[in-house]
Amino acid sequence: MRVEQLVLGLVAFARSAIAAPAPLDLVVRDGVSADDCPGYEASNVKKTDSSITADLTLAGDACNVYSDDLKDLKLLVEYQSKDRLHVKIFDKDEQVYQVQEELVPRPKHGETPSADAALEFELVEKPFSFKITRKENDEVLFDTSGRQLIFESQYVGLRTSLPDNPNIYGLGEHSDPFRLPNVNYHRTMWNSESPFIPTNANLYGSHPVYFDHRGDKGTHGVFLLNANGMKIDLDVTESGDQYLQYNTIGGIIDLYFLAGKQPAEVSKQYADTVGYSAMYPYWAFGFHQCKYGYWDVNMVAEVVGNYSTAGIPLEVMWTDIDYMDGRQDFTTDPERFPIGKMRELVSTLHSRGQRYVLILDPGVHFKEGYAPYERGHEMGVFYKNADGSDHLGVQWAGTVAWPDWLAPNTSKWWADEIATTFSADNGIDLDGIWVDMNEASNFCGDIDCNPLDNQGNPPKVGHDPRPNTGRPIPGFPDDFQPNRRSVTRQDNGKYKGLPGRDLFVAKYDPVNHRGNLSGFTIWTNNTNADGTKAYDTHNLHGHAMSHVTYDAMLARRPGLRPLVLTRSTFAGNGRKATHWFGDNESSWEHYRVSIRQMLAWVSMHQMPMVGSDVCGFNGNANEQMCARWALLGAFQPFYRNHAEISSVQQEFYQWPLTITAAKKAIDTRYKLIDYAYTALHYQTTQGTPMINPLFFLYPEDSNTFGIQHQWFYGDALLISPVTTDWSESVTLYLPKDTFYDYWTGRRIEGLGANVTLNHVSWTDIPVHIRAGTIIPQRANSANTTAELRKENFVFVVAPDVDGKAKGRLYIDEGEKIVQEQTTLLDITWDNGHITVGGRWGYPGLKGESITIERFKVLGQEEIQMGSLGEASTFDPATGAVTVEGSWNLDADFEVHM
Ligand code: MIG
Repeated sequence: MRVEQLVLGLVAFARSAIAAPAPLDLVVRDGVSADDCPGYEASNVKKTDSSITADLTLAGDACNVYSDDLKDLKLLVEYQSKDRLHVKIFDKDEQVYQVQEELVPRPKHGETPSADAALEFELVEKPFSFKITRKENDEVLFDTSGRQLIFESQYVGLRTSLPDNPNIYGLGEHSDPFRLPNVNYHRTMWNSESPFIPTNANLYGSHPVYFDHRGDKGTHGVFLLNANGMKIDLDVTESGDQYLQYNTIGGIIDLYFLAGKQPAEVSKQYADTVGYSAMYPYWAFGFHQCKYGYWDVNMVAEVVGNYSTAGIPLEVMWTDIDYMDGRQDFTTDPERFPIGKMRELVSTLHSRGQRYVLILDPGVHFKEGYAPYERGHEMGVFYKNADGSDHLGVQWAGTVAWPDWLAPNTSKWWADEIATTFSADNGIDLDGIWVDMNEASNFCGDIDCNPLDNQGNPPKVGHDPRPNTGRPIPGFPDDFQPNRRSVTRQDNGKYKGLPGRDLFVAKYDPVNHRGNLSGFTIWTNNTNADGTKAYDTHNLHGHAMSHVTYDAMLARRPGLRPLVLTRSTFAGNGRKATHWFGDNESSWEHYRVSIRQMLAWVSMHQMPMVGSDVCGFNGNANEQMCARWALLGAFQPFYRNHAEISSVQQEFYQWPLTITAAKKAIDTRYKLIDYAYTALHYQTTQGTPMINPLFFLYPEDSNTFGIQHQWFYGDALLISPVTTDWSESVTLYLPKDTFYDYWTGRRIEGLGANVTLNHVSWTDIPVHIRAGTIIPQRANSANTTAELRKENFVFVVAPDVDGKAKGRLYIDEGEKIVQEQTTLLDITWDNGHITVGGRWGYPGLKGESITIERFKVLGQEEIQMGSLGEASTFDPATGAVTVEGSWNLDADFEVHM
């Protein structure tokens, strides 16, 4: 089958999966149901000041509903900090797989006396259950007494009751509503290639963390550190009781309860648990352009040139798999992307202050004479079959071997290949790396597929963007039959995974929209170098690859913050990588989906530098939608226009409306980069999100809980795009608070009600400033972020009803990991007085500005004109007072209006 046909088939398959009924999880083995399971009994309970341990014993005959009940378990409860409670239930022999510390380092047990903790753990010994309560208001956050714990060799089930109509968020990656449905709703976690990002389906990443928001009773988070395939159910029982139920096909129960009680405090506590996001270079906030199907280096250069000609700033140019020779990693096509021309392209980009990023795939062409494969083979980096041969699959290059990212030599091999291919001296001097297909996606769709039958999808030579059917690959036997059904290596031991399991099929079906567990991915019977099994570690594949790539980039560009964009992720991925939301569609619906995905990822999954393919990936974009999307994307952290090979060209210069919208969008975004960069700095150091869902700032206003098409960019700018298809009006919610129209400066009182704006042109996006904030901006935008740094600052002050406002500004050099000279300012406004103070240190490099040239104070209609100083002017049309001057950002100062 040709790869395009295959992919189209997959799309049809993915779409049909949307409507598939939820499986019955009750009746399975010969009439046995989960209700017949005996549960456990706790004994030998021991308590210290900050911990509880107990033994759990199966409390009756095994039900073996989906596999074999484990008889002896252990319970460990740790009051790790005032706000974090850890509950772990694991097998007594400690064979069951636990996520490797090197992949997800565990937070420290701070041994907080339980009396000082915000949460309380209560144990019921028989039948075993537990309850977590917020002490301050006796709110029960988690209670497992509604259903017996089931802990089997290939199934672990745990249910908690929830209040009626709960506000549950997170549990990515999905394209479903931001506030999750809570009846008959299922979240599968099994990382998969997911064309068109179907709803109700497992997508590319797994983040088993949810936020539960209960208005004035507080917000808390629950993180299950389990990487196994799973399905999480949100549903009600027959008698109407609301619950959330975890169903995993392995691993242990490893729960972290995060007390909040403000939503952003949960974000911080989650960062404390899985790690803080990497900080990104200043330039990463620039505008990025990519497309699959830029079929030669001239075309890439042309796109860059077209942006200049159109007067639309382009910061980062990307090239997809087109650049490779026959789609092989670490090669360049000698005719279409000859290395000499590539080097010219990159040095030209760099001389213009622009950047370049390239893609890599995990599948390594299994081909004699292909040096990266041969070196990897030599170094033992690939998955092996039981007979010692390479375990094969199919990806773009054709038949491929799969790197085992946990093997001892893999990091070195990968870093060396990157260092050589992307050498500044004689290779492609790139600035960032994009790792794709790392779920991993395997074109060999099921375990009966012979990877040698499928020769991948190398492009035709010349100016024809259509892929051909591939070239033959000499040197391998036709009758190659990999070892299918057995475990590839038996390697028991602590946390390696229970022996004797069926590593292809779990009787509990987590409902993977790509079929069975090994469907379109690396077979789950593979044994990792450390003895763990792909059955258990599948969801960590992209996570591991992206982290190895981060380390490789750091080695390649010592001291500089890597930009690694990965498709597949797991909880904690943000420490070293970031994510785009994969293969969406050029549709209004996916324009909207991009908002809700961003909301969850930034504020809840601690992956701030995210965004969707702007103007959509699959299908054809059109002028109006792409204009709207150019504006929408400008207020999301990662801003990249990207499209599929067969889509129409959708660069912003393609259509008049899109040109106008993009110019406005980029102009505004760039003026605000320091503001966004400051917000990212805070997220990466303190965990407070740089994108705020409305309920984060108005946690007691229940109207905000379900809002998924508006957001705060930083904590001051409320973005309310038109979200209805082909519409020029938007109904937006304004909380009960004072706002200012960002574009006109005019004050609007929010009434805690919807407001409809009509005649929002295709090149407009409503933005409001929340009162009480100060926004540092640059006076002018620029063609590149390097140029932008030469512009002076303007501080926009948006006073609240009491005449007060505050803001902050972080400045550093922009690219180094270790910053020796940084400035971190608190800016306050109090009825006519501005105070700027904090930590001073960043001197401004040659040519850069650290000067404020203007303060603009909104909402000053009541001002006594006579009281204004000489440098101040009042604009009756907007109600703003402007104070001009020149203040250097190198020491504390005050300004009086
Ligand atoms: O199967 O490299 O999500 O962004 O353009 C498609 C080609 C493989 C999928 C990525 C997409 C990228 C494309 N890749």
